[in-house]
Amino acid sequence: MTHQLYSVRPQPTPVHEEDVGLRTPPPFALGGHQHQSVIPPRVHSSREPQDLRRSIIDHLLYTCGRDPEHADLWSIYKSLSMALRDRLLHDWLLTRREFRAMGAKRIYYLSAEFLLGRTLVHNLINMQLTTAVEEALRTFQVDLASLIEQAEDPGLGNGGLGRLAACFLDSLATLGYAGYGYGIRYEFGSFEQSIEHGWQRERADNWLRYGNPWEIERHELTAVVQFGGEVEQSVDDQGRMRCRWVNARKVLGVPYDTLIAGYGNGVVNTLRLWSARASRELNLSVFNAGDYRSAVEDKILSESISKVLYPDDSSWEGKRLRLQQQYFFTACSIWDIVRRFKQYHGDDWNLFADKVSIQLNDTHPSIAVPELMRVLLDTERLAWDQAFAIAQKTIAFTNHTLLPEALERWPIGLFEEMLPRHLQIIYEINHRFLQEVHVRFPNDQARLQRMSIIQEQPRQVRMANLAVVGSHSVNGVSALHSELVKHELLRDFYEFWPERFNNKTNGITPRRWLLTANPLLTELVTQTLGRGWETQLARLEELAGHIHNQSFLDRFAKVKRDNKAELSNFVRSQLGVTLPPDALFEVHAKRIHEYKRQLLTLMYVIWLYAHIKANPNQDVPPRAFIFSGKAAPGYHMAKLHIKLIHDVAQVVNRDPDVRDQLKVAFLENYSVSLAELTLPAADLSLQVSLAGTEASGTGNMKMALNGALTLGTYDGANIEIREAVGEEHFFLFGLRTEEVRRLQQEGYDPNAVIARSPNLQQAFELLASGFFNRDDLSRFAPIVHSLRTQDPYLVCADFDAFVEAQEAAAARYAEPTKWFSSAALNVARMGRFSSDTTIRRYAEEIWSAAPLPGGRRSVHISSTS
Ligand code: 26Q
Repeated sequence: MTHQLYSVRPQPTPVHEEDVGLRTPPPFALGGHQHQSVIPPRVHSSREPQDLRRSIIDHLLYTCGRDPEHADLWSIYKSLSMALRDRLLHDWLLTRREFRAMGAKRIYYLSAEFLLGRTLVHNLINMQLTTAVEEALRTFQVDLASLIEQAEDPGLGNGGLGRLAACFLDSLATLGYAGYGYGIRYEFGSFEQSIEHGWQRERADNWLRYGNPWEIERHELTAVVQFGGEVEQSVDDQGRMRCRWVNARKVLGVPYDTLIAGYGNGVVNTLRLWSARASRELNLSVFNAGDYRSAVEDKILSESISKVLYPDDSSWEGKRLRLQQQYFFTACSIWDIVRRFKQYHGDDWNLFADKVSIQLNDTHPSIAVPELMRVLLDTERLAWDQAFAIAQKTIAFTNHTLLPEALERWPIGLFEEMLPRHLQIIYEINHRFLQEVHVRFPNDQARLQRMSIIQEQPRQVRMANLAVVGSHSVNGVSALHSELVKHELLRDFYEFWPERFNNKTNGITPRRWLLTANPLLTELVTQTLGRGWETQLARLEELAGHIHNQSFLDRFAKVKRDNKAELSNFVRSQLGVTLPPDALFEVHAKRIHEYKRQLLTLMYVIWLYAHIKANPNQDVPPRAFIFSGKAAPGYHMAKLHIKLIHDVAQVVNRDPDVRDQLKVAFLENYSVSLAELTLPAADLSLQVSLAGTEASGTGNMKMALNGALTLGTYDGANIEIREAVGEEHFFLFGLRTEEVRRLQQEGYDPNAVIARSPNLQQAFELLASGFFNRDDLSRFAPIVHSLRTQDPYLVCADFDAFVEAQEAAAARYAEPTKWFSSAALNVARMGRFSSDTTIRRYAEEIWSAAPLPGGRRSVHISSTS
């Protein structure tokens, strides 16, 4: 049985050790139930400051090879992280055993992105070890804050979708579900954005440069993934058709685990990220013949697969390497999932869907459908109907986009060449599916064409159709978005399988977005409500009883002011611009995209600037506009928007006429850590996407939870936020989805809108005159031209309403008591947007999964150590 670990690999062709350069480890064997005997020594699990101190010293010497008396900050950071990791591993071990003992259903969240943010501070909070560690660190005369700053922020995601995955992992662990994240260990995460002369510049994000103490490499669980080759068909001894995928190139997937701690419940889950390695490091005969470059070619090609995160494209572009990435991590994950299932349940396939749920985070991992089919058919030799029933019952799909141009479609030729067996399986799935459609809707050729997984002219695989056909659940991420998915984006599918469609409004984890990001507000809430609200966010509602209490409001206002002062100091140090802490802080922070309409905010800034200059004695509250966000490197219009923000900022910030009345700042390199600094300082959260374009938004929830009011459109989760806080505490403006559709159908003419609006004319005059860009008068011509001729996201149509909403916000801000009671009410009403609630709904309505009893581990650390 020495090959036990590899014997469950789904690859039809055996992998030879010499091919992959691996040695099969001996099977792991624990003696029956004598688990206690292999519990690690107490010093590695203890929460006492002196034991933590001992562990840090040990790691300094034995892991880092440093003299503990002369250690640098990085080594102390690394040793502290390792000391905490030891404790996490201990809890992780016990968590595994409890899940195993209860036969827990495993939830697998497959995502091309996980945007975790800094690990140390978050783990300290979830492990509730901050005070003990502060104490342990006294010996070293360093403060915790400077250690926290040591590490880079792992940016393995672009924005909302990746951050949502991270919030979900936190909630899965906090609620006690057996949840696993699966993704890619990109060597380079989201590019580092810097601003040069107002333009975005991109640099590779080498986040692993100094090592990553949080991850654990697991060579023993290396997966083998195939690409290319052909399919050989034969008939087996029972007369059944068999397919073998042969002559394929092999790439290895080495897993790296990051431990995910629940909040104060002793549960630790796994995020497993795959790194691509060559199956053959060096072709020795080619090397010996003198062709050094070719000798390492395979290594370079293979390892490029997990090299870099693709930027969130503004429009869909079929990039070969992107498909390789998607298949790579999906195949590794499915292999691991099947391996784990077989370890516990052998080949009792009827149990599979009861023990396994796979959630697809958008279509990026939707190749999971044919991959799971391939494993079940070709490796496990199940019959088609049984295999498809299992796949469908196991897999569920979440859609995150409404822009049709962002839907993934892959050229058939690419599939044929790279994944020939999968294309066969997709054809077969499609064939059977279209027969069903034909029976229900005879003589409806157009419908068949729309619903087909295969698009004709050009011939492409439609990944969204594949994901819907292969899943038992399809969900959108806000109430509005889910309705639009049903009635617009996937309408034919909704008519066909209405029961499959559901809504799961996004949520955010309060542990990251309140406890970590905003310790001052956390403290105030705890003083007011006592403890426990961190995992029962609905309890924030109790704050509503305090919003007329002046002393509470004063403390609340002071928290906001302190957070604003902190951001203001940061901005001064970065940009040399002073944002007066008394100003109304308006924050527009998210990816730069035309549909998100940073341009609408900016046109307003231009208008306001002109207005202040023309009315110098008007008594309006000072305003600070804070933008932050990255543009995809190939998205020229978005990059021009960044330049315009900077050119406007430069003129406005230097103009003595407006003095402190108006300031504009752009914070470069938006990331989870920058969000943690920026969002708690927001007074007004700008959520101004064109109605019907933003699937949900989660920055809107983060700012409201931190005591900002929202100025927003009737879009995504804004609608639910407004419903929760009450309409008088939310500044709504702009067209609704139906109005947008009508206008677009009737023919929208931005010029006519401009002609009717003196406000717009003022803003345009200043912009088009080159007032902000005297060095290059034609620089912003593409923006002006686009706004005047197409205005695809209806900036002009919504402008006057935006101005009016801004006036209302400014007027409210001038009355502090009113403002702060609205702001506090926003906090009180955000309970329902905890990702704990969202995850509970996924678990109950999609996964049918149960958590550990009481949501915590029953064996507690102290009783085993
Ligand atoms: C696709 C193909 C090639 C390269 C990149 C991509 C790609 C990558 C990332 C396409 C889309 C994304 C990310 C999308 C995203 O973040 N969507 C957001 O998801 C959030 C969580 O549900 C929502 O709150 C946001 O409204 C939605 O925009």
